[in-house]
Amino acid sequence: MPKALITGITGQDGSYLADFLLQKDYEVIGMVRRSSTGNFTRFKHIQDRIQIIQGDLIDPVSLIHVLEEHRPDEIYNLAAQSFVPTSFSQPLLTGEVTALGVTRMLEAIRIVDKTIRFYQASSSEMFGKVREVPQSESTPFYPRSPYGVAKLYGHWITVNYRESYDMFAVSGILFNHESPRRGLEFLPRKVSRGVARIAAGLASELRLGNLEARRDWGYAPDYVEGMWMMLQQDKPHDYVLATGETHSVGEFVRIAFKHVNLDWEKYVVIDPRYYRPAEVDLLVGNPTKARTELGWEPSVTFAELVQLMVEADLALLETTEPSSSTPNINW
Ligand code: NAP
Ligand code: G4F
Repeated sequence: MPKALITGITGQDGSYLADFLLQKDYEVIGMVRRSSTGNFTRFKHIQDRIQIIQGDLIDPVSLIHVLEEHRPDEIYNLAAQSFVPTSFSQPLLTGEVTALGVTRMLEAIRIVDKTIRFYQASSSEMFGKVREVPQSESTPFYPRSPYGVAKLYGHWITVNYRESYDMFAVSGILFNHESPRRGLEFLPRKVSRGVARIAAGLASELRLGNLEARRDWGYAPDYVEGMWMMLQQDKPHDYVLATGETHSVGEFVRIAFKHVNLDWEKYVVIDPRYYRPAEVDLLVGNPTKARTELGWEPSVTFAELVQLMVEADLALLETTEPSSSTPNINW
């Protein structure tokens, strides 16, 4: 039975990857950082089938202990400070976790067992102010946020350890991928939840920032399968995972409101608080290498994605107390 270690298992992708690896008969170890509350809701349905251990990307000793004790065959490094606006307000923390955290894990692998296969969760945010349309593995990078800069460091240190130490280390350059398990602060979930709350009579407006930005949005479960595919290859290579389509934030909003028969213009309020110091205006990926070498294909269209997220939030509202909604944080 192969053994996989997932960092970031409490996050969106970590929970889907755990689902996927269990189906493939992996032994799954999930690394979580210590917190006073313990937020395990995303993998509650499989909690008896995975082993949860403590470790933090900020603490290199914790990583060495984890690897010595559990000796995984594969590591999926999904942990990060992953929210772009927070990277502007907490740039140093973002650098510590999202950039240097990658080196800490790579060093731990080099010290404990160089044959462990390593996946690094890189991001289309590295393309930033894009130099080419669509973006592929060979497109030059131009990050536009401390998050994008940190991910670029993580990408290049992964390439560097592969080339310097002959390690099986790959970087997956993933474009935006969403699901009902997405964090509430990210645009697609903020919209799907906001629309569901308005449709249920629990809210009267949705405050958003830049509706013109364009993203290449796919469905998260498809993307975790691509991560696994990358680690099953004979040789380590980096891959872009994307749908190849781009849509604006405004299109996302319109489809979401239309799904519940509401006119978005009556509810959406533009709030400059949600504009970013520097924006990524246009992302659209070229997934040809992943398609031809891995056989990877996205399975959910853009409209299907928007609709399934709204449906999931409508269903969630029916099973949760309105009073149990999260506090009003200005994300
Ligand atoms: P997410 O939901 O924000 O999850 C991030 C995970 O990292 C959480 O489990 C979090 O734990 C953990 N974490 C944060 N700081 C940590 C630390 N110091 N030590 C250990 N764990 C820590 O992110 P996601 O959407 O699943 O994305 C997974 C990865 O892919 C991230 O690296 C993200 O940057 C990258 N990525 C995502 C996308 C996308 O569209 N989703 C696209 C490209 C790349 P807590 O629960 O304790 O906070
Ligand atoms: O959903 P977002 O916050 O995602 P963003 O910044 O594209 O980053 C996500 O995808 C990256 C991959 O490209 C990941 F690496 C990263 O970890 C994260 O998962 O924002 C999408 C767009 C932005 O252009 C933003 O300006 O939506 C725009 N937007 C407009 N109003 C908003 C809002 N974003 C948020 N979060 N909240 C708003 O009210």
